[in-house]
Amino acid sequence: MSKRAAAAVLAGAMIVGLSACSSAGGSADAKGGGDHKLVLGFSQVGAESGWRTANTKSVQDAAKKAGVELKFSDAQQKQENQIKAIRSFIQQKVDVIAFSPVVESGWETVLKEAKDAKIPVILTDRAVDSKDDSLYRSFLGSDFVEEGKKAGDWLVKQYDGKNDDVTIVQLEGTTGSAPANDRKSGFADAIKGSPKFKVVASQTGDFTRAKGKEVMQAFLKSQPKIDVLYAHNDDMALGAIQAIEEAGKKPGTDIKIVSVDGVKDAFTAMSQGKINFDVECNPLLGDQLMELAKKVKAGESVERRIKTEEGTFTPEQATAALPTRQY
Ligand code: GYE
Repeated sequence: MSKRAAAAVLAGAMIVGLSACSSAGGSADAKGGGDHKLVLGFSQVGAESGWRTANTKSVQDAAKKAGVELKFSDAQQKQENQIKAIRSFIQQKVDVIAFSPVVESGWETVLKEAKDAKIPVILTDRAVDSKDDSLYRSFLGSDFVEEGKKAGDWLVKQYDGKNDDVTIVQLEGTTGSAPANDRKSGFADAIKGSPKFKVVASQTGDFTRAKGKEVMQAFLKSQPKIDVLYAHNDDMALGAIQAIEEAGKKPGTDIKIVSVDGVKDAFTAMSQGKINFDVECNPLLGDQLMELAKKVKAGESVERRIKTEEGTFTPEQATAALPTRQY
């Protein structure tokens, strides 16, 4: 079997298998008599990070609570899998399709297919770069540019009044993804006023711990001096911490670390002084997503852009928040 065909079979099996278990526990069947249960096809990016795990759980729990039949599909960080999942949802005639686009571009064709089939689409967490507003009804998620800016603003404050160069290495998220693009540009904007800030190396770590560690190891070898690590998510920062420690350096002290997400494991690292600042990105989008899906299904108008509220954490704040942190 060709690699492509094998991937198609695998993606199909994933959709069938997962939808079979996620639809368990419901009452009225979509096709049965009585009340029509809303059927939501949801194509998730993957399981690359703690943030993603919390996001998946939030969507699954919220669907159960809202009496929504969820057809859940995991794309394993591959756009082709997401396109296949969306096509399968169209074929199955789901009521609403929601997805978190792994990358920003290349969605027009499949979104037009959904539109032609009159199935409304909701973007959740990540955005697409299409200028065609008619291809989706709403985008629910964070402002990633703002998150990058918060990370950069913190750095500017940290080094206020100091004149020496500050060498920065950056661990980027998945190439072409909205959070990687936007967190990079928001950060660059925040530090551009002062030439002492120098991003000396910047590479993708694909939002995973393993890749974050690997790329940080390479940075430590190639860079004679690293003052700051800016990681586009906590998992990469946590992987990098391992690399830094294995190189005999102290994360948070020898190399300052600023990251994004605000997951529990990062808060634990912060309480140990290993991460210096964390910008929050809220993964708990499930309830809002179900509400939106019901509204678009009912033909009600919805806001085109719904931004998530989020803050920032210093080590002291993270330590205080740790006992009650949900994810
Ligand atoms: O920051 C990262 C995850 O799209 C906001 O994806 C999300 C990002 C999140 O893998 O941990």
